[in-house]
Amino acid sequence: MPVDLEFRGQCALLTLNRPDALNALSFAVLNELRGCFERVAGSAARALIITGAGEKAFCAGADIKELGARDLMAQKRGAEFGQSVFAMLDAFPIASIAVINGYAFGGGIELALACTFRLATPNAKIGFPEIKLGLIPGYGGTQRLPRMVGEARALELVMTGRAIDAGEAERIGLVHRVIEGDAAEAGLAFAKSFIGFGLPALAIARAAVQRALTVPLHEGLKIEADLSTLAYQTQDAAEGIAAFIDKRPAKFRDA
Ligand code: CO8
Repeated sequence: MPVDLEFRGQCALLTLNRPDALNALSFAVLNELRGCFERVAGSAARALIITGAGEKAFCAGADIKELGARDLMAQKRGAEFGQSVFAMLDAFPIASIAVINGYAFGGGIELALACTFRLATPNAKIGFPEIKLGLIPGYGGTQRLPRMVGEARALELVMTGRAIDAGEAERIGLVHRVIEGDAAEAGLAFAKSFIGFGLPALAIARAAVQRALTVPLHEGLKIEADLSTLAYQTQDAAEGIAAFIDKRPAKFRDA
């Protein structure tokens, strides 16, 4: 299968599995991804980890061999399809973690940008080479990248096609941290830093932060007041506060 999905403990682990094509995103792979995301959303998993099979690549982008000789409407439908699959991650009830274990180019880094968190192995190479093909990113890159690293850096990466290494990606805020060792294990270890918290509070926190860059500050502060009041009304909040006062670990029940 070009995409493997397994469940390990409380996490779902998805592996792009076309190492001979550096895990490139054919339209068949995008379809598989959509099905896997639906399965994960309907499961009890508390985090989704995405990585690439093999030693070389997380994902080398859209399958270039499928991109030639298509009419403009087919091209537009293709971009919208890829965008819609990656947008499923935004609407996901749980957080997603991309572990970038090698090349992450074009659609590959766009998939990672749609995840909640990005980790990178020291051999990661990240870039938007579309300009070298006479193209621009089409799976969300021009919109998500500047929100993460700012307009100046996004323009440089998209307009020069320059690839950056893991260290630079961490410095500019494109990845959260550089990790050592096995990619899947590192993703699972990172997931442990949050999966014990209540899912309602995690989802509300993510929604509040995601709204920050879409509205003016005074609107954002209203959203925060509403969402923090919503979190306050959960049973998990009552438990968390009681546990602090009783000097015991909280037992969150996702309620
Ligand atoms: N698509 C298809 N096949 C690929 C891709 C790809 N993106 N990348 C690599 N492969 C294949 C190669 O063709 C090769 O196959 P074969 O052995 O059959 O010739 C195999 O993977 C190994 O690749 P290389 O021999 O090239 O490996 P190297 O280590 O020499 O180089 C690179 C690795 C630098 C990653 C190189 O493969 C490369 O530059 N790949 C292309 C990267 C790229 O340009 N990505 C962007 C694609 S465009 C995109 O993602 C736009 C998204 C939105 C489009 C919207 C459309 C609807």
